[in-house]
Amino acid sequence: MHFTTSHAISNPTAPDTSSARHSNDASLQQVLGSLRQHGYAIIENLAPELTQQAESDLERFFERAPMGTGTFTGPLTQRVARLVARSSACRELVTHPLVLQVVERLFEGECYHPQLALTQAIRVHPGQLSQGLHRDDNVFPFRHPRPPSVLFAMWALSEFSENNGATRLIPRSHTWDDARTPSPDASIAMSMPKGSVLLWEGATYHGAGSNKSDEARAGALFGYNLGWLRQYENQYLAVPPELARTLSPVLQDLLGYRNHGYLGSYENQDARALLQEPDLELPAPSDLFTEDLELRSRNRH
Ligand SMILES: O=C(O)CCC(=O)C(=O)O
Ligand SMILES: [Fe+2]
Repeated sequence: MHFTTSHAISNPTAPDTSSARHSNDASLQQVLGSLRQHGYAIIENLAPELTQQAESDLERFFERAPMGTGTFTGPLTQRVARLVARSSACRELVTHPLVLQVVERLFEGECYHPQLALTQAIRVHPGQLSQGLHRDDNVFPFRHPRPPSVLFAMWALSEFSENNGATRLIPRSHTWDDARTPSPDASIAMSMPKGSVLLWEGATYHGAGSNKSDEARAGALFGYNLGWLRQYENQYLAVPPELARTLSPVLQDLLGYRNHGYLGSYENQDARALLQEPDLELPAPSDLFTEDLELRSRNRH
């Protein structure tokens, strides 16, 4: 009690991250509550074995992955994409049941089912300066504030600390309008042990921190977006049908091998027909338009 009080007095602006930080037995409600209120949530030690495995799956790609070419991608930062095709551990991380439940609940009423937006493993090397604070959902021409359209999940493949370039983020900035500009001073480091996951809503201002340590900071980043938005990473090229056919139905759907109402249909059918029957040709058209009308009438705002 004494500590809490004196800390609050001596440092009145110190952000309290405690209510957004959870242990690995956190409930769906608790995680959703943090995301809605603070714009982010950390779940510590959620998948230590899988992240360990992902790190070793990705090692051979990081051995030859080039650094970024601009200030956003970072001249001392490596990125490896197509993680669903490249790592079986990433296939499990991307479909982690808790994260998928969070995505589904967060997008409830805004789409029928989510899609995988992007997969990217990121190694921030020593000396890399901080990335500019940004909103990931600004790839879409939305006005803010608005209902969630994107969720990002950063799995810690190494420890994340203030010193080694942990993602920095401005709590509650998902509620800001577009006129408000983010100041780096308002951002806090999302420190977490290896094996943890940091979730942020697409409108929350964030960016990689600067790495002042002598070791690389590594994370596997998975984005999810509303099922009717275009995916950031072209998942049909990243994971072509021959490979998608071998994956779990949950993952096939996430990749986009499932139509969203009329969107993404194939041969006038539910797109899943392509995976079940690759030689499908000229079948009778299905009524795919109905679902779209339903969503629209539910969302008149
Ligand atoms: O690496 C990080 O911590 C964040 C990266 C990021 O936000 C991005 O590349 O969009
Ligand atoms: Fe980002």
